[in-house]
Amino acid sequence: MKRTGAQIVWECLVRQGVKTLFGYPGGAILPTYDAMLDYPIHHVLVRHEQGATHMADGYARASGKVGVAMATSGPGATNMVTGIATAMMDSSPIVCITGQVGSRAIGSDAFQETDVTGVTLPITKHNYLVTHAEDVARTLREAFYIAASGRPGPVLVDIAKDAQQSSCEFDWEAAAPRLPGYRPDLRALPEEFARAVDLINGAKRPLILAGHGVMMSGARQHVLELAERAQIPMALTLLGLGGIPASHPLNLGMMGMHGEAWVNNAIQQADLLIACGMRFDDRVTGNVKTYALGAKKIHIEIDPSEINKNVRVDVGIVGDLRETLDELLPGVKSADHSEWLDHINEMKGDSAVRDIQSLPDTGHLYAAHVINDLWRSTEGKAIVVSDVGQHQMWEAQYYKHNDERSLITSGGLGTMGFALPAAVGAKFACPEKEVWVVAGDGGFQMTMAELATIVQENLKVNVAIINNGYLGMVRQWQEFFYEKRYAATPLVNPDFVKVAEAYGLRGMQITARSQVKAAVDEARAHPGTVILDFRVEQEDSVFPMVPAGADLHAMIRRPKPEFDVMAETGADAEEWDLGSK
Ligand SMILES: Cc1cc2nc3c(=O)[nH]c(=O)nc-3n(C[C@H](O)[C@H](O)[C@H](O)COP(=O)(O)OP(=O)(O)OC[C@H]3O[C@@H](n4cnc5c(N)ncnc54)[C@H](O)[C@@H]3O)c2cc1C
Ligand SMILES: Cc1ncc(C[n+]2csc(CCOP(=O)(O)OP(=O)(O)O)c2C)c(N)n1
Repeated sequence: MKRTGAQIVWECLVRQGVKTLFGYPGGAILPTYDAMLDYPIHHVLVRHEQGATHMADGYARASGKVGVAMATSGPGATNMVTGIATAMMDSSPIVCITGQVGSRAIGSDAFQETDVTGVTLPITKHNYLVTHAEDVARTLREAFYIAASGRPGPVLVDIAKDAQQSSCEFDWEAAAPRLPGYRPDLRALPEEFARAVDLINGAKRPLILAGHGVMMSGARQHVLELAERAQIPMALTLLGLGGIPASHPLNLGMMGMHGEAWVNNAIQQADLLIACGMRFDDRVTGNVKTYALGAKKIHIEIDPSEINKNVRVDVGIVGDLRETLDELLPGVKSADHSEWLDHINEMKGDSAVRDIQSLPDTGHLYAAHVINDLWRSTEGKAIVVSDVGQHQMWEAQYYKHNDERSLITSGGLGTMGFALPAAVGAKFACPEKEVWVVAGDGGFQMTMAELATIVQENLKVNVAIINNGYLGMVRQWQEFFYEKRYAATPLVNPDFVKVAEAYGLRGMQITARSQVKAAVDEARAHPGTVILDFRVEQEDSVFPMVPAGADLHAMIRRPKPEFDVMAETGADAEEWDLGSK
């Protein structure tokens, strides 16, 4: 059957199972928008194309399916850049479709022309420029396949206006992807499996490092089986939270720069690390020269370029985590590591004393209290989409995620402004779920225009603004490392209650700890979106903190009430005789 390139776009999207797409129109993509009206796909009109990409990303992370965003050429396409880079860094599968000027005008600096395939080359898993209607179907099928297979990531398809307007035969079957050079299904050699099994069975102080790949591969049960059978504790990355239930007794919590002290110390003291679908980001390792020196390391990872990239490992197994564990598990023996587990438990005791939740209500409102009450009110069952900064770390520490895909946040790029639009995408992916945004007063203002999208789409996505009157995370760095010289971090904010009301939404301001739970409950009961402005302690800091580039065990800890800030100097590591290794 004959179709225009524009119609073929929609024929393909419908066949790919796309129900919702996020976009913003303009001249070069108008033929495609015109054809849209004849197809059963819901288009969400965003307020900025960055919002469309974050929505597609949020949709992908909440559902595990490919999210789709659309924009026009030039400024529309360049507005997508931050969202595409965000998805790339966190391996999120999205397809971005952009209009391009007519194929004969390409290269002439035509109106709204930007070489968007050039611009996005380093931040996409792959991208295409399509100049003929005949290539639209094959390209889109390839784009979806590449985005979702192997290590997921963003793919951009730039379609010239005349390719949208001209007609050709549409044959879905004939357009099946044929990509002989693309190998998303690499497998490790049998010797590697045997070496890994030997290391696991011989370890005395083993630790699993569970990352985002656990969720992406659907390997939760496999990782749990490994942990339970061999009694191996698990540490999670930020993006791995929820992949393993927080309530599991072997789950120690988050590792890294703002990970728990006992987790980082356990990593430094382990004799075996089993890294599962995580990429040893610098926020996770600290100084790689002193990272887990006493540990053998196994890295199970779908992308071969990640193995030995940041941390040298003893066994690198390339492959899908679930399939790899399927092959490994039969060789893994039951084990008893109670001495090791008891030791970690002792380290936990010290942290409990320093936990802000243990302090009596002094009348001050701390962000940690807000997150803790949000967790209690929602019984840990909400999808929380956090922005970037201090609140993001407190969310990771105090909201206990038991469910997969229940924390959505920008980890690798650390994109302020991500949360509100990503939450819109998550709500479309999981309309039955309660969705909360946790954002700082800085990041919220970067994309708050998407409140209008929320209103237009009649969505309920509650927003908790952790309002400390600062670009808090940067202020914290200035406090610790720049002698409290607060350059460009104090914020003068609008009245967020009035902002909510201007959009026809409900707004609430909360200033005391005693008001938090009632406010959260009220927001949950309200039929529409509510914006809660939590006026928290202005100069609070996230603890522990591994200063950038410092040794993982050299954490700045929350001061005990009677002491000054103290840095852990690695005395624990010496006690465990790591100095000689
Ligand atoms: C302010 C701030 C502070 C931060 N502090 C911390 C911190 O304290 N601790 C922390 O952990 N993070 C922290 N982060 C996040 C950090 O920057 C990284 O984003 C995060 O550590 C990455 O986690 P990951 O490696 O699990 O996920 P990704 O970066 O998503 O990597 C996942 C890996 O899994 C692989 N994979 C994908 N699919 C499969 C599969 N099917 N099978 C096998 N492998 C697969 C991928 O190839 C990839 O290598 C912070 C971020 C910000 C913005
Ligand atoms: C787009 C973008 N610009 C700048 C930064 C650098 N940055 C990281 S955290 C942060 C402060 C965030 O402040 P706020 O949103 O108020 O959250 P808080 O840290 O106070 O919780 C900044 C500026 C960033 N991550 N993203």
